[in-house]
Amino acid sequence: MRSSFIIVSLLVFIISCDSRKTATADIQLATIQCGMCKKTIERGVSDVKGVVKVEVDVEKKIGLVTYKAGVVDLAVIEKAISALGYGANNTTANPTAYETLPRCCKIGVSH
Ligand SMILES: [Cu+2]
Repeated sequence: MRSSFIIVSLLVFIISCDSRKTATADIQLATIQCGMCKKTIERGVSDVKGVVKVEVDVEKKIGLVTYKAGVVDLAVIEKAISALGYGANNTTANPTAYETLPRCCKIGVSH
């Protein structure tokens, strides 16, 4: 009796830990141009449910995202970035969102 109780509580513990487990991923942000892009993406991605932390490196064109693996996955995060007007890994930017970006955030505009 007692041992089955221990096993069940152990299982519950393991499962609850698992859903809180965080994953970290580098996302290629090939189309970002400036500090404003960084702000837009960091703000937008941190609003995605399950995202713990997001840091964008403009120079390297990379976003380092920490997220709860049981709550959100990379595809959802890439879609959120696309909806902001930027490409993320192999997900291309939503063209409508891209059009609304400030001039300095568009590709090929010299600074
Ligand atoms: Cu920009």
